[in-house]
Formats: sequence, structure tokens, C-alpha cells
Amino acid sequence: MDSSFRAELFDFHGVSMTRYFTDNWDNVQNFQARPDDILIATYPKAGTTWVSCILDLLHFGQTSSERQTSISIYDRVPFLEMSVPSVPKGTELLDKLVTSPRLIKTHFPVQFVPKSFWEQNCRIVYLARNAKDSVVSYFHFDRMNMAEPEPGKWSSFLQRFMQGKMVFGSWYDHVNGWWKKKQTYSKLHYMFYEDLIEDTGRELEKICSFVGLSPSDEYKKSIIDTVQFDNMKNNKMANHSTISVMDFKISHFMRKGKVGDWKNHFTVNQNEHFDEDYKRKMTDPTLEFRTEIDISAI
Ligand code: PPS
Repeated sequence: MDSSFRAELFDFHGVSMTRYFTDNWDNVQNFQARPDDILIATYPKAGTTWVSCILDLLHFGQTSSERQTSISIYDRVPFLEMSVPSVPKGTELLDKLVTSPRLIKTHFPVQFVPKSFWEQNCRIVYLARNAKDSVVSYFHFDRMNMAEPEPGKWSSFLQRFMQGKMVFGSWYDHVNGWWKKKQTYSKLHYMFYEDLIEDTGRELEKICSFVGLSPSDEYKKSIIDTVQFDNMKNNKMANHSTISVMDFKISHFMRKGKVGDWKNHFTVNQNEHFDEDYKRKMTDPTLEFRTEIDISAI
């Protein structure tokens, strides 16, 4: 796959998008959710694949181990709005899914979610990750994924992120939009990547109670082990190594999996500028992110 496959950003209902996520718009908007569907919503690079694997193991890991070893995570948890040439669209994969509940991935900002999810009162898990690690992860992803817009240099990419000119728009609008939704929609579990890193077991408990499952302690332990970064990185069904648009010679999909890698990318000036801009945009004191965690406590 060469760089001619890369898509251009354009403004779509006030959000920067590419055609790979808007071409199937009518089918996506008319998608018929079922009451037991679980929507996994994230801004890109927040750990979608991680939480997808957790939910998939919780629901299906004990009944079908073959599912885990022979079906890629992106087929087990279809990406609703994806519409990339030569591969099945998200809606087509979903129409063929026979499992129940269906686990569905989306990167949509809250206002783009098809209305049937709200009408059916579906459970939604929203995973958020701090802005600095999100932009670093996104930069490396756009370098290696030939379906993404050309990232350019790190400094200009960071500027674009602050302006919200990324695929799926502004990180700031995304995390805030979903946070506000949580105040009025009770079936939304809002969680943080940093918490998952800090204590996967604690976060797994919260997910279990949200989806109404009570697996044995032994099975919970085995889930925690299966979804550890290194295990997922070595797992072909989770690490995205089978996707042709991704060039692993440039960067891996499962790249570092850390909190605080931004420190290896931001200059002192970039960090100061970013922090000032962040304060202006993130005015809700109830929504707080951690850009570092005390790993000695883990
Ligand atoms: S995507 O393309 O938006 O769906 O990507 P997404 O899965 O949301 O995010 C990819 C980043 O999540 C990291 N990741 C993990 N971190 C810790 N533990 C586990 N198990 C794990 N699984 C995925 C992945 O490494 C990407 O982050 P970076 O910082 O680039 O390493």
C-alpha cells in the first residue's frame, strides 16, 4: 500500500474527517442498534483495542476459545463507521455478526452517534486518554497507517492536534462532549486509560458491574494476563499485524503502551505552549486527566 492511499481531511458537519469514515454515512446513521449492543467509544489512540479485548473476553472468552485465536479483534468488534476500499465496511461486518451482545467500536464524537443507540438505551463504554499521550500515539499511528492523512513533522502535527484538525476532530471537544453526555445518559461508563494502566483489576471490576457479569476470580486473573501489553503485542489476533495499510517497519500498532511517553516527544517550549492552550480549552473542573502516574505504586 503506498502513500497515494492516504486520505485528505475535510470539514464534515463541523468536525475534521476523512472519506474513509464518512463515505458510508447514510448506512451508519440508519444503523439499527439492538438493546443489548455495547458501544465502545473513544477518541483515536485511547486504548480502544485494549478495552475491546477485555469486553470480548468477558462475554465470549469462556464459551469460545477459538474465537480468540482465530478471529482478529477488528472482526470480533467491528468499527461502525469504517469504509475503506477493498475491505468490508463496518456496517457490513455488523450485519453478519451472530454473537450477542454485539460489541461495536466507534471513534465518533457524541453528536455523530446513530440515534438508534440512544433509542435502544444501549450500554456505552467510553475510554479517554490524556491529551499528551494521545497526540504522541496518534502521530506514530499516522506515520505507519497509509489510510491516514500525511502526519508531516511532529511540531506541525502537534499544532494541528491543538487546532482539532485530526481525523475525528478535536480531542478537547470529544472528551468533553462525551463527559457531558454522561450527566444525562446513565448507561455510559466513562473510564480512563491511565486508570487501566494503574490497576487493570480494579477497572475490570467496574466494567463487570457495568455490563452485569460476575466471572470467577480465576477467570478475571486470566483476562488481566491475556490483555497485558506484551501479551497483546505478541497476539496476532489483537496486534493488527494483519492489516495491509499498516507499515510495521515504520511503527507498531501496539507501540509502547505507557503513560508519560509524551515526555520523550514534547520540547520544553511545546509543553508550555500546550499547557496554556489546554487550560483555555479544558474549563470543566470535574473532568481531570493524569499525564503521569506513580508507577512505584503499581
Ligand atoms: S485505535 O487505532 O484508535 O483503535 O487505537 P487504540 O487501540 O485506541 O489505541 C492504541 C494505543 O493503545 C495502546 N494499547 C495498550 N496500552 C497498554 N496496555 C494494553 N494492553 C494496550 N493495548 C493497546 C497501544 O499501544 C497504543 O498506544 P501507544 O502509546 O501508541 O503505544
